[in-house]
Amino acid sequence: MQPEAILAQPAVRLTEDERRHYFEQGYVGLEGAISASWTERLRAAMGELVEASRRCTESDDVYVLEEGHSAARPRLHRIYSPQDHHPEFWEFIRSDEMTALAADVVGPDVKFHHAKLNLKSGRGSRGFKWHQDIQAWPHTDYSPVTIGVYIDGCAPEQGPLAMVPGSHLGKLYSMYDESGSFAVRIASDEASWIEADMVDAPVGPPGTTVLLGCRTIHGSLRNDSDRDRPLLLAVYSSADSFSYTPSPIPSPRLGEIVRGRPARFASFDVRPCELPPDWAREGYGGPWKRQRAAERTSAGG
Ligand SMILES: O=C(O)CCC(=O)C(=O)O
Repeated sequence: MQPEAILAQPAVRLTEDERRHYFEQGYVGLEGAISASWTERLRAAMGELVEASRRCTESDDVYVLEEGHSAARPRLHRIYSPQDHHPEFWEFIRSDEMTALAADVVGPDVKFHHAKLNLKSGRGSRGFKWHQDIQAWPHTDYSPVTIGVYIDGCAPEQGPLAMVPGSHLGKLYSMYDESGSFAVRIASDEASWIEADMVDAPVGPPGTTVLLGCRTIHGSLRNDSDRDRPLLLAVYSSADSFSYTPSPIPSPRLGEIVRGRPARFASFDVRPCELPPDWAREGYGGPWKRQRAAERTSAGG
């Protein structure tokens, strides 16, 4: 669905100012938007998944381990597809609390694409270099939104999501490095125009939420605090927007309509999108692995 048609519908959860901010700047931060009853349920479910990670000795399809991870002291970068590993996450992702937020920026009919839980363990976690998301999972239009929920809240020193306001209106950058590997980052000479004072990184108490458009340049710094920074990231689109490449993060839930009705026509935005590798053949491996490999290549290693 295109922005004009979305904006013609009355807002469900967002104020008109919040909605305008999303469409003009490519994101909006909402302090404490998710209720305490949900953040408590998510924290308990996350605790069970973290507990199960104690038996992992290396990263796999579910857990991306942080350096120093052990059975005694779990340290995680990410849990892939938490909705497929704990029912509470799917319950939440399809709840009115989340889908009403999505509906305000993608339209009344909402489709699920994928989700991940970035725990970003305290001390030593890597950050994310500047990138745009849509090149990893192109759709027939640019309606997809990632809704990020800080389950425990987030302080500035914890490496919050950081956005470049208005960058969704600019070009899509290549996510490939010079060796032809999909590096999930904008080459540093191409990103050199981004200054620290242009960037916005909303933070706040548990339940603080960021709605991030799929073209918006974003990244994040290391978590320099002692505390983990769990951020649940769930991706939705308009029901009439279709992904046309395999998902880097597959799930049996991909394509489920979580609000409203399925589409009878597809929506198209003709602005071109770079294609990712064939994830079904190549596998994804996660942004850290890909960004680190690109660093080694550009250092000649
Ligand atoms: O978790 C973070 O700090 C950043 C996540 C991100 O940029 C992504 O998953 O695309």
